[in-house]
Amino acid sequence: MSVVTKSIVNADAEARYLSPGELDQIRSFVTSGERRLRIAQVLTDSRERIVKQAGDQLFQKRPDVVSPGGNAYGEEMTATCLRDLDYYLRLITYGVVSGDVTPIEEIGIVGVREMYKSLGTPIDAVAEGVRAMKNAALSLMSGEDAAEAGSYFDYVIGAMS
Ligand SMILES: CCC1=C(C)/C(=C/C2=NC(=C\c3[nH]c(/C=C4\NC(=O)[C@H](C)[C@H]4CC)c(C)c3CCC(=O)O)/C(CCC(=O)O)=C2C)NC1=O
Repeated sequence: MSVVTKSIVNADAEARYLSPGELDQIRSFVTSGERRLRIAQVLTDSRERIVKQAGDQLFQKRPDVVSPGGNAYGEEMTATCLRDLDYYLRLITYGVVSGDVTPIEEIGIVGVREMYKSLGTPIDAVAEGVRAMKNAALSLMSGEDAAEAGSYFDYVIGAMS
């Protein structure tokens, strides 16, 4: 839920106007809007490059996952692995736009351990891939944008660690 929706739900539950504190939070959400949209645009425009660079970096660091017996071994499985990275990059753009990690959590984090366990996918290697996407993405941005974007990547990495 964005801070706007959340504040309205809370205020209406008590049939009251938005409090000064809530209005402050909404103001900061609105004033950071341009930056968050700029970040989402960069991630969207550069998604192929970010995923490709991250995949290269991941498979260099973790050759086991693409070696015989590895979970991403073979063209099809490697493509599925890169698709998963692309999924997480997409979810990160949702988070950035809404200024909230909830969409990432609901779509891609709840149950993720159990899911990767049942697939035989080493989740620490997925986290490593997301870290590599963070590096690739942040190299395309300037200071404040990079800091804001980084926090959403960190959320995903933390949730998988
Ligand atoms: C948007 C929310 C969402 C997520 C997150 C998602 C993940 C997801 N990844 C899957 C498979 C997979 N995921 C991977 C990923 C990897 N293997 C590795 O060793 C690497 C470390 C890693 C890449 C970084 C692989 C290789 C498979 C196929 C496994 C198999 O079929 O045996 C599957 C099983 C079904 C399928 O193949 O599509 C799901 C559901 N699906 C979703 O809808």
